Amino acid sequence: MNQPASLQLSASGGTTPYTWSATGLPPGLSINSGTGLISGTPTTPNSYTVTATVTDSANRSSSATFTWVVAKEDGGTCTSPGQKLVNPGFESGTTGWANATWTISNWTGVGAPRTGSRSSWISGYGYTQTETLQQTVAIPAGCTNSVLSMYLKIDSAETGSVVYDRFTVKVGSTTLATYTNVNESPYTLRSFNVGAFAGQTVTISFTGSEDWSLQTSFVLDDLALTAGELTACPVGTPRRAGASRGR
Ligand SMILES: [Ca+2]
Ligand SMILES: [Ca+2]
Repeated sequence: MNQPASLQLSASGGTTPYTWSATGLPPGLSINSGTGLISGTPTTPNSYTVTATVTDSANRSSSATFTWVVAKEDGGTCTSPGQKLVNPGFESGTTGWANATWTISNWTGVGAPRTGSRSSWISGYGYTQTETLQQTVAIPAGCTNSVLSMYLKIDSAETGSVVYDRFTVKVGSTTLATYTNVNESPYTLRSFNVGAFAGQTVTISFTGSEDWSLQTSFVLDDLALTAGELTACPVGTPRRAGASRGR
């Protein structure tokens, strides 16, 4: 990004002159409706889905969709890549975590850790309560491909398909996922792209909420928030847009 970019679209088989348009272009780029030349200086790293449409003088049109990745040159602008959570596997007890007193311990049984000697066992009481584990973390600027990951185990005494007990993963006020007693599983890797929060300090929260009976346990271990960015390798090569003959 911050380097001029251009792409010449072409068409054949229609009746000239052609009129060009495009949607989904990366910010900073525009298309010349008369020539089909996309040009400009992209400003925002991301992966974009672009649809280009050509219309010929007989009002017949054809579209082509391709992916345009705007990456940063030479290692990019992710100001501080890498893992950002403090104590992500809970081996240092409650260090770095808020509201952690009753969730992080050297549990055995249902709440036993996936690795090491400690985990975070949220809910599992079998009566009405809500329990939240959280950590505030800065996601460095420019790290538009940052991933929050965790291993989550769900064990429930509930049966059937009715939801009674819930577990919500949030970044600030944004809900990334909700799991319930219906989603019982052994430790399973769950991951979310939180790159949209690059440049912000946010609170990651995990909230368990149970109804009045039959426990559901939500057990966390081996979390990570890995700040990164899109690589410079394009994931799609622009295809030529071709005008089709009318039927
Ligand atoms: Ca652990
Ligand atoms: Ca329950």
